[in-house]
Amino acid sequence: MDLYLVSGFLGSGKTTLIIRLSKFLMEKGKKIAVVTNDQGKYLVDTAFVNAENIPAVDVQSGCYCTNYPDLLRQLEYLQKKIDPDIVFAEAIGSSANLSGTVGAALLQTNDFRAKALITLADARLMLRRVKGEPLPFSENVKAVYDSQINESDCLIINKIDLLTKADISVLQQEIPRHFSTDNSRFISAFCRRDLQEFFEHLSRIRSSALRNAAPDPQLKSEAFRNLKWYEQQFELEDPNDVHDALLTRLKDMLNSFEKQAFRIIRFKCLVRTREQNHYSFDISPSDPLSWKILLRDLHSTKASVLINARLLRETALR
Ligand SMILES: Nc1nc2c(ncn2[C@@H]2O[C@H](COP(=O)(O)OP(=O)(O)OP(=O)(O)O)[C@@H](O)[C@H]2O)c(=O)[nH]1
Ligand SMILES: [Mg+2]
Repeated sequence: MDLYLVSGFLGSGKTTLIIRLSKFLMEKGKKIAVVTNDQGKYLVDTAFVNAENIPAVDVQSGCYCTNYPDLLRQLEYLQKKIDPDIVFAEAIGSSANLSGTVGAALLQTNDFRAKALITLADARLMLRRVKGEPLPFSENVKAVYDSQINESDCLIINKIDLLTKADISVLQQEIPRHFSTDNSRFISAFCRRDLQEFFEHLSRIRSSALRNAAPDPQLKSEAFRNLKWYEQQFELEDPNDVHDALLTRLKDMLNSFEKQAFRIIRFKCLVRTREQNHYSFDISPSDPLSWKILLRDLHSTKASVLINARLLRETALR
């Protein structure tokens, strides 16, 4: 059983990539399982992976970096129950210092092979980072963002479908100037062609960064102190269509965040309809329209909604 740890900042595309890659490899006859690392009562990632018929278990007591025994227990469970060829373990988006905390322990076990720590980064956010433009979070959080990249075996710049060729060139030039990683890949998790090439690259990684790192207890302690968790689970029912009621509910939610001076750092939502169709989307301040466009197709008389969000008080940025 080969284990890939997948880290990356909130919303960088970890779950999307893991699902796409898992389905792609399953079609090729591989046995795959996933460990998710959501936090809170309503586990959107776990629900979403399960909805795609990929075997998934979760570690929900916090980041792997402080919950190694839980991660190990789940890996042992998967091995016994499913005996997968490959396991992808998604780390929580605020994880830091995985190599220094769980890396050494993972490498010591003989039960499976810890292959690599890969880190995803949203191409648009990375562009802002290397251009020195303002980021939507504090300096402490920026240190965690940077450390996730610097500790990885392979940096995946994801969502390149959203950038121009010129912007991609800027990233290619600038990333080596800002980060110590010497192994990076540019992909869109939405593109199948990229996945083939990407997985071949991944499976060739020989010497894992998990091996060398030391823990850094300072890094994360302050960074996420000001983040508030926001969770909701609700059902909507309407004999005609729940579409408008859902839009209104979400808009009201966003208005109330604004009134309370909360900035959205990550807002993920999973809607399941009576017909068992599911819609997963995030609401992003940098892309205020896309979720409404996606929901144009959602029509049903009943829907169940899961929301898992992280909010930052604007005052915490000053
Ligand atoms: N355009 C584009 N969007 C993407 C791509 N990959 C992921 N997304 C979108 O980015 C959003 C976040 O994706 P997720 O896979 O949930 O990100 P994550 O890193 O698992 O998020 P957290 O678990 O909350 O940290 C979703 O709306 C995805 O549809 C990509 O390659 N291109
Ligand atoms: Mg995720």
